[in-house]
Amino acid sequence: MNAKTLVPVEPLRAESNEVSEWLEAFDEIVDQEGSTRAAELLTALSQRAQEMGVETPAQLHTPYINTIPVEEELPYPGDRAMERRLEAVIRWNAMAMVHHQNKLDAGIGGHISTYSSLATLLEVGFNHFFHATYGDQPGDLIYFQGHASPGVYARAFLEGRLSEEQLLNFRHETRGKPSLSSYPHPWLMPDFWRFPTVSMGIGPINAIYQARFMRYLEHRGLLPESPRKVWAFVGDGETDEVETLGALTVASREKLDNLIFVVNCNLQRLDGPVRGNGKIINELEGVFRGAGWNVIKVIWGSDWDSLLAQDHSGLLLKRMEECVDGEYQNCKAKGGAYVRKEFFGKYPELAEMVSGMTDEQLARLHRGGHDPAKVYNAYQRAIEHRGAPTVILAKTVKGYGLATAQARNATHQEKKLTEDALAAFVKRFDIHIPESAAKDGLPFLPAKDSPELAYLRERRKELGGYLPHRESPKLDFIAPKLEFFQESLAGSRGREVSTTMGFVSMLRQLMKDPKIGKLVVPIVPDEARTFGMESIIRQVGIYASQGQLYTPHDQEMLLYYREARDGQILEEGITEAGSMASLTAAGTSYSNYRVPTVPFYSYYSMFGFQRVGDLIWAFGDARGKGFLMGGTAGRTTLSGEGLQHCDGHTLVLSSVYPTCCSYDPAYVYEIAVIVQDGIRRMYEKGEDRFYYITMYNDDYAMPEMPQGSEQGILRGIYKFKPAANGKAALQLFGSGPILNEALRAQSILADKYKVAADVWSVTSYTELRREALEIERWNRLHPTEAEKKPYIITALEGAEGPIIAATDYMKAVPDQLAPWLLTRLVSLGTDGFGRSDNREFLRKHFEVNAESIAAAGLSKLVREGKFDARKAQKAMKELEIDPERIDPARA
Ligand SMILES: Cc1ncc(C[n+]2csc(CCOP(=O)(O)OP(=O)(O)O)c2C)c(N)n1
Ligand SMILES: [Mg+2]
Repeated sequence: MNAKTLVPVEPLRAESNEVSEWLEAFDEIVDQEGSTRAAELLTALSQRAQEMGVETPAQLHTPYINTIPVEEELPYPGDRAMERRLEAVIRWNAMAMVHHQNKLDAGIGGHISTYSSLATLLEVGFNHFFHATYGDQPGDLIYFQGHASPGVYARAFLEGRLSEEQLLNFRHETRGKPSLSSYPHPWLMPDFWRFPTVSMGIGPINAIYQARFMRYLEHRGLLPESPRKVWAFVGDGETDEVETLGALTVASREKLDNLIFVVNCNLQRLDGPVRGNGKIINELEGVFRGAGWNVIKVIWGSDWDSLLAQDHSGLLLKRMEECVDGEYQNCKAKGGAYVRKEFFGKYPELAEMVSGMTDEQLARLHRGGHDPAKVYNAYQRAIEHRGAPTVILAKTVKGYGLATAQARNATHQEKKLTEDALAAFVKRFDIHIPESAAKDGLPFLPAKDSPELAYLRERRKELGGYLPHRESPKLDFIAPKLEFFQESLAGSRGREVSTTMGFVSMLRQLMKDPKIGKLVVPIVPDEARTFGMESIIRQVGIYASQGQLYTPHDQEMLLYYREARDGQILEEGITEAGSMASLTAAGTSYSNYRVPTVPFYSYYSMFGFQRVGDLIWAFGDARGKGFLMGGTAGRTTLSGEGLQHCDGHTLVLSSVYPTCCSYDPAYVYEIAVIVQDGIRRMYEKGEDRFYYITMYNDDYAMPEMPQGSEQGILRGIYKFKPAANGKAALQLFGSGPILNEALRAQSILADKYKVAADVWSVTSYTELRREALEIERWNRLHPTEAEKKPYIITALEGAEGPIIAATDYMKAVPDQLAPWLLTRLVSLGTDGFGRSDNREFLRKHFEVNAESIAAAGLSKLVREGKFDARKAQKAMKELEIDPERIDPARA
């Protein structure tokens, strides 16, 4: 019987002659006219039923058997015996490196069981599918399950790309010896790993947007079309992360047939079964099919074929359908006798079916993901499939072949094997390895001229070389000079504009640059209008893979909603995670495609670091470049929006990302200086860093750039306006629009209280702190040398008196400089939940308005004996400050 015609309709069949007649007729059509014709008939029937108002259940599931029927399988093209031997050695080495290290250094960690379930899925790919190059282009992009890294290292060891020393220093990265990182981290192994994946869910969503970005580059003519694929190996437990499944429809909507997910369905995660009481493969089939993906299930190995062929009654399929994953796990954990009794034994007919098989044979009955022939066929279908992405749901066994750990709940945590278990491993996989290496569980490298290694090399040569491999190409990139942004540097000549508007003009101008304009990738999550980017939409269009299939209602207008196949803007809709994944693809394109695109991701700052912080962490790890533009920034500048929207803390969050340079500019020329230098450092000099820049929607006149302020802007501080009346007794720091409050405070202090103050623009407390820490470390490590001074100290030389630092962010932001400014520093910031009101009242509430700054200055001078306390008290009243009101941090 054709496996495809087996459907679980036994009860119906028994009940009604009519049903069995229909089924027989259908079987005949499949047999005589083929499955395509049968499918057409079914579709026609279903359509007719719908037309007549007959409710039919949505069909998202197929029977619990392989999608590809045996008779449609292609023969395996490789040398199976050779590949089996190779895979066995790789399995051994993957296990040995973890085992060895944990014997040496108990608790250092690593994983054995995940790769053991994944080995065949990867090996078939390495031997037959994963291209390292396509002509002069880099090849397939592969997202590996992060904690299966030992297997990837073990293969690279056989390929001669990693040394034994490296294997033996797995997870010993700080000893000055060649070593290997725990998981895929391009930051730590920049020539090897391309994609950080080990934070569950990050790999899958990034893979989807990677495949989409590849199309974007092709459609825009920045990349030649190639059959290159994005492969993502995903854990079945990992699919519980919202990021894993949350963007599936992007892939189907965009018809990403360059994308293949392989879900390693070993039915287990860390603690236990993924769906003990159900079936993860069924669940995922429904989700992916419902989302429009091509689904290929690889459930059973070839040794099940003959059993299924004997299943005329459909009883075996019924047993397969009713058995839950917890029970399937038992079958692999408890051995052949158990399988006979509990799985087949449930129905005498099935027990009879396997009566000629030994317990050992029953124990060994393969799951599809461990059968190279089944896996090969699935992969082949996947790469040939057109018009939709493919998911392969491959059933495997966690801890496959580890006698005492296979399919056990605790197998994920298995780190080392006993001597007996090592011996059993060698026997189980028939590994030809010297006795001493086998006994000690040490890595084993076959002779260079062994047939196995020759085969491995030959296969990889055929596929264009080795991978994973990450490139750090020399970028032929000339950043525009600062003068290019002349318009932004010149000020607004009294016109009131926001820094956001200023940035949008810069972006528009940048995209007109004949050399790098086309490399700019603006990304927005349904917020372009908020930032006034309509003109950019008109200028370069929104990327739409199908073009614009309708006439937009506003086409008559100058700034209409323009979509185009070669559109430049990535308008992502309301998905900050998806936008971040696009930024990641664009910001690493210099390495993955040798196309150094420069992304500018503009978003509602509140929904950035706190919402997709882990994706940003991975972006840093991936050596991502580009600009995160935090729009509607500030706790008091975004009026009316309140607690959920008013961002007064992202600059604290962004400060923890090692490669993120955070800036909080007040004026458009500051943004111009930061962006120009950013492009130069990232793309011309090749530095692996990215930028977080706040943008505010407060309109005010933008001054012209003061002469010689560039260095200060970039390093984090410069004097913006010295005291007019004599030498300053007080220093006022301001950032973002709060700089204007500091300037107003300067006037209040001078006019009303005869206190002279200098005003400084602090563009980056984080950069100032980093530099100071670096200098301090150097001083600490060089006690015999003359002490160096951090920039914050030299910049403030001669500037006397207390410092009042006011920001639209939390006090923790200026407090970053406390170690160097000591008791001089008083931080005013917006700690506490936001409120809805206008700027004037919000700034009063959070005590960052000019009056609060002035009062704080006077109060601090009192403490230093430089101002009369009663006068300061009176000033508070005059400045409408209620000293007894509740602390806004707690309000
Ligand atoms: C976001 C996140 N949460 C938790 C972990 C810790 N963790 C590492 S592996 C793992 C289990 C993975 O199960 P599965 O995805 O099924 O992979 P398998 O090892 O079974 O192939 C967990 C919870 C992680 N790496 N990332
Ligand atoms: Mg799993």
